[in-house]
Order: sequence, then C-alpha cells, then structure tokens
Amino acid sequence: MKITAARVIVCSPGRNFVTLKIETDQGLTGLGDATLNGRELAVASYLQDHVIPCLIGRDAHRIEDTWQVLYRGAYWRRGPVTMSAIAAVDTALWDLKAKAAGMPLYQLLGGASRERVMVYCHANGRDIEHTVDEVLRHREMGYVAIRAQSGVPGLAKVYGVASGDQPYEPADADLPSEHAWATEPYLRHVPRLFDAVRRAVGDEVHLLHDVHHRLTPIEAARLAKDLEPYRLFWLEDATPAENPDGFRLIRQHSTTPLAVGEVFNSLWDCKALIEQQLIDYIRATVVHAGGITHLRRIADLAALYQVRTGCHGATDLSPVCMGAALHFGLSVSNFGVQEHMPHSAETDAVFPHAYRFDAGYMHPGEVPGHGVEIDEALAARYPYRRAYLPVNRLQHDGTLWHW
Ligand code: CS2
Ligand code: MG
Repeated sequence: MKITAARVIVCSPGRNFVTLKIETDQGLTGLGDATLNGRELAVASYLQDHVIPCLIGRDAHRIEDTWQVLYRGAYWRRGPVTMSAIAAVDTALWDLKAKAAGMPLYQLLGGASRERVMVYCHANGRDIEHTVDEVLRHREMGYVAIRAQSGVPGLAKVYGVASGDQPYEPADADLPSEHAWATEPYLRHVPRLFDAVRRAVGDEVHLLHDVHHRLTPIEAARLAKDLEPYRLFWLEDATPAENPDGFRLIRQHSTTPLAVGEVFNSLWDCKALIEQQLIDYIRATVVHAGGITHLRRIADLAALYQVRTGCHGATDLSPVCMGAALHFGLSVSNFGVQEHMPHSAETDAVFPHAYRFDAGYMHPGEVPGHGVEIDEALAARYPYRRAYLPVNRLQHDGTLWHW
C-alpha cells in the first residue's frame, strides 16, 4: 500500500485544529491529529514543508520504520512541534493499517483489555457553591470521575474556569491575555472546595484537580497534604516537571496520587518520574507524544512501575486524537482514565466519529481504523484564527509566574 499523497488541513470550527490526511494507491485514506495549541502553524509547516515530501512513495504499512526515519532521520530529536508532526503521520498510518485489515484499531493493538474506557469530565464553577452544583450536574450525566476547578476569592480570572456561561476554552485571545495570580488564597481555597464537593457527592465518585503547574514543590507538597482527607483520584501538574526532583519533595509529604505529563512529548520526559516512582498517572497523549507507536512505549515503561495512563483530552486535541486515544485506552493493560472535555457541535460536525459516551465511559466503536473522519468541505468554511493561551503574573507585583 503506497502513499500517493498527503495534505495538511487547518480549520477552526470553534477552535483551531491541524489534521494530516494521507492517501494511498489502494484508495484508503488515514487521518492524524497534529494540533499544538497556540503553535498550530509551526506543525502545519513542519509537515507540509519537511515531512510530506519524504512520505510520498513509501509503504504505508511500515509504521515503525517510518517513525524511526522521521525521528532519527531529522537529526533534531524531540520537541513538541517535531513530535506532534510525527504523531500525525503515525496515527494516520495506524488508521490506514486498521482500515486495510478491516478491523477497529484496538484489535491491532492487542484487542480489548476492558469493556469500556472510564473518562473524567470537568466541573468548573465561579465559586465553591457553583462548582458543587456543576459536580452534581455531571454526576447526573453519569460521570464517575470528575475534575473540580473553581474561581478563587480575590482573583479575577482563574485558568480552567469559564467566564459567564460559555464552555471553557484554554486559548482565549489572539494575543496572550494576562491573568493575575496569588498562591496563598489558592492554597487556602482548594481544600475548602474539596471539603464541600466530597460532602455533596459522597465517597463513590473519583475526584480530580489540576494545579496547572502553578506551585513551587513545597507549596505543592502543602496542597497535596491538605487534600489527603478528600481522597483525590489525582492531583495534576502540581509543579512544573522539568525537574523531576520537585515531585520527590511532594512525595515525601503526601500520599495524594500525582498525575503529570500533558506537556511531555517523549519517553525521555517521563523516564525519571516513572522509574523513581514519583508519579502515579502519566498524561502523555497520542498527538503530543509521538503517536500510538511512542505512547505504547511510554505505557509499557510505566507498567513496570504500576504507573497508569491518564491521557490528556482537552478540546484542543481534535476528535481524531480522541478516537485514537480511546482505541489505545481500550487495549493498553495499565489504563487509568481518559480525560473527556466534549467538543463543540461545530467541531463534531467537521469530524464525524464512531466513538460514543455512555454513563461515564466511552467506547471507540467498531468501525475499521480509528473511526474518525473529516468533512473537508465543511472544514473549509472555518478558516484558522490565531488564538493563544494566557500567561500568569503575580497579583502583587506583576512578576511572570509559572508556565
Ligand atoms: C488542561 C488543558 O486538560 C487539561 O488538563 O491542563 O486545558 C491544557 O491547559 C490545554 O490543553 C492547553 O492547551
Ligand atoms: Mg492539565
């Protein structure tokens, strides 16, 4: 099965997505997600200008060899742009191989290890009361794992919490907006939030929280310790992870499970944290961590240390990534949970998909391939719009704060 053509489709049905479509001489096409929030066009150019010319004429079945050629052959290894581009090719080739085999992708990954994939949702509120209501509302929708984030008294805007009634979108402006941050009110507020949420929802629901890398290691240790009574499923991105020793410090003080890795793009980002058992869940995902091929390697290393998967699944990862992640999640032995932040109706219309949600769980469907397609005519009606993630500055003096 020879690759005859490939193209990059950039569209913005509510938000920006970059999609790679590979065509073959068998008439089959494969799709891969290449979206890197806020840096979309860099990946589009990497694919268009540097990768696609190398793909034409290659055997689409040679997934591993193609991965190695793109990774090692570039000389310049790793990095989010490179790894998202490789991921798009890899995902499209797995899609093609599964279509050629007439099987859903999870069958090629070893078959199902479970009946369905547990997902967690986002319950965001302007204050504690509103967040409790949102947690209960999502519980009613059937979710068994719920991430709770709330506005913090004294802070005008908090990342991860929507303003007004609009659904939350991480990239909120065409130039980075600036949010004021203060650590002390946040550290006081979050335990109060989880006290209220746990009382309202009971013991049977998994509760999660995302710190978005805003704390120093010792502040993160304090929060992890203060949250112990509420028995979180995980505390995410408690401190930036470039230095794995920061997580050792948190570990020394708390038994709250830790998740990290949505910004990781390679096994090498995960290695020390996994091998030294400093984390419990690895959040690397298909699109940013080199595709299905590389994510399987990360999961296999994690399995040796009883670290489970918890793939990133925010709305800036396209339905193509979600479909691939669900096949991966259904098949991988050390699955933990999959993030589910539903896409807008516009996005879902551009990307028709076989995956489905049912009472807190998802299933990738039984369609050959990963089960996600793109309506190119509809996509063309939504041109790219520049959109950036915000930055944080300390409220009292304007110092740029983490991430
Ligand atoms: C978040 C995301 O889903 C998450 O856990 O951290 O909103 C993340 O900030 C965005 O995907 C960044 O693009
Ligand atoms: Mg996160």
